[in-house]
Amino acid sequence: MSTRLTKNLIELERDLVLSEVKERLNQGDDPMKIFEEGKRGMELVGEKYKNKEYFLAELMLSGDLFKEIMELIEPQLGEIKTEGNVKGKIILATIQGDIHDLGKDILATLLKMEGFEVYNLGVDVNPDIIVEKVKEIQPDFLGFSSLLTITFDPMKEVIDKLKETGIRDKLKILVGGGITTPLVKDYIGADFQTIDAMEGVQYCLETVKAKVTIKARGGI
Ligand code: B12
Repeated sequence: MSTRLTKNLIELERDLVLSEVKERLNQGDDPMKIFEEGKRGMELVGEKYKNKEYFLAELMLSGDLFKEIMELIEPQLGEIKTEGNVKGKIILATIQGDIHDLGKDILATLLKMEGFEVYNLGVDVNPDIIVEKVKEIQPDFLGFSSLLTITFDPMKEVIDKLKETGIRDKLKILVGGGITTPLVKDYIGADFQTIDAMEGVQYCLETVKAKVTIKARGGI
């Protein structure tokens, strides 16, 4: 995908990017399409950083710009479902050492739109706090957003602790974020991995639906 929006984002042309987003939203363009083009731009900024063409300053500028795009897009994505219609509870966190939150926050919005109750613990979250929150909230899902390799061990630590306390099997655990792969899922002991927030939402919806079907058939 190579669009004007993606190109202008990579070049950090803030005014051009924001005016295009506003114009396209006014014309009724699909906000998720705009989002995907922005996400692609962020991947390419990441490549430039890796190749030492860009430095931390550019990463920061791109992050701020993407946030501004999201602020324009989010109100157009749809209605946040209100209480009384809760499909399930999910805790989201970016674990200790990692402060990336753009992907986690879009996932939180999409889940709320589908009627999930979202407990967004934020970034740089201590593993023990996550374990405590799982005990307290007893969610159906726990979602880790991971953008740094150094997060794999602390995420595994959380899951190991949940196993030790016997509550691991009471919830499904998802992991996502640009650097994650199925191998990461296996290593940390999660149930599902994706680099696409919509796939994560779909997984949660299908899991909840399967649970309801089992209950209706007289199962657990
Ligand atoms: C923007 C950015 C930053 C910003 C973050 C701003 C913010 N508020 O989040 C800032 C400047 C803070 C930053 C800092 C750093 N960054 Co940085 N950053 C990026 C960049 C360019 C984009 C990330 C992003 O937001 N993408 C857009 C979002 C929407 O995509 P996403 O997160 O993948 O989320 C989507 C899906 O994955 C999914 N998803 C995400 N989470 C979850 C969770 C679940 C449960 C599910 C189901 C789905 C899901 O949903 C989203 C929508 O589809 C990436 C490059 C890349 N390829 O990702 C590097 C990148 C992640 N950063 C990197 C690095 C090295 C750093 C620094 C260490 C740099 C430094 N020297 O200080 C610091 C680390 C700071 C820290 N302690 O966390 C590396 C990581 C390498 C590695 N393997 O560990 C990357 C990959 C760049 C690179 N190629 O080298 N960064």
